[in-house]
Amino acid sequence: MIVFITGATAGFGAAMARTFVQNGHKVLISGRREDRLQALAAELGAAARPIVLDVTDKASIKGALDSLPAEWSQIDVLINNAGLALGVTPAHESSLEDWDTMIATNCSGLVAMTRAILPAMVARGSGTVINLGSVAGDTPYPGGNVYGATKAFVEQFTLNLRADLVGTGVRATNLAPGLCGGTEFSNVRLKGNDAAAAKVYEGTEPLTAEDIANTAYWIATLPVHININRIEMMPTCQGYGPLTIKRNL
Ligand code: NDP
Ligand code: 8X3
Repeated sequence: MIVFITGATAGFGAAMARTFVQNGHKVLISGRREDRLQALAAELGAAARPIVLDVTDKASIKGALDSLPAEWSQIDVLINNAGLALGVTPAHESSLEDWDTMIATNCSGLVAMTRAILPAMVARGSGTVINLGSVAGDTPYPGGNVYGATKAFVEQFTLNLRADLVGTGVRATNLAPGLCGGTEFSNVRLKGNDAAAAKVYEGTEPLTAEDIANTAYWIATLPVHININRIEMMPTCQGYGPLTIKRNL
């Protein structure tokens, strides 16, 4: 299989690239940081092809796909993994610029990648799209505001893809993890405050990027008559909180 992974310069995406290659597949690894892509490509060898690509830039997506040589152009699996959270402040104190960046990356970027690659899958009658959602797309929490809303979009877009793709042979899955450590997610969210990012995982045994990669691999390699619509996964140490009630006592 040829697997196109967005956001392969870190975290889940890099782990997924390693998992697919270790299992004999070829990966198109993409992201904005070229040095990271080159390092991963050097590690993975001929089974990996680096592509500098910003999912918020439609010209960048088109250029990357147009420049694929024939032997890399039949994409069997698209993993829309690139994404980010910015900030943990309440809505009324959050940065509109951060909100725009999350929407541009997590929603518009994911949609643009899907629209660019889906027609060829449908024409061939096979393919799998795996979108990275989040527990935040279903469960609101303080400071989640626009991040959670973008992941709710991912969930609903994926289910609507399912509605459109029935009968085409193309599959779509929303893979929605909870607390996952060992990636740059919290460092990005907390704007480089690495001490605060480390505290997010203090005293927990979070999911790992390898857990997510193994799940994506399982989804992509199931017999073709099976479509996993959505998976929500959490570390065992995470659960649901109560609804909040502000009492005037
Ligand atoms: P990381 O921050 O470790 O990795 C994010 C990746 O996204 C990087 O490779 C980054 O690459 C890429 N990226 C960000 N913006 C863009 C862009 N505009 N264009 C292309 N690539 C971009 O995060 P994780 O691996 O933890 O998260 C991956 C996905 O999983 C995200 O969608 C996240 O929301 C989701 N998720 C994460 C969870 C967690 O707890 N870690 C839990 C649930 C979901 P570069 O900067 O080089 O472009
Ligand atoms: C990342 C998981 O719980 O920090 O999507 O929102 S969480």
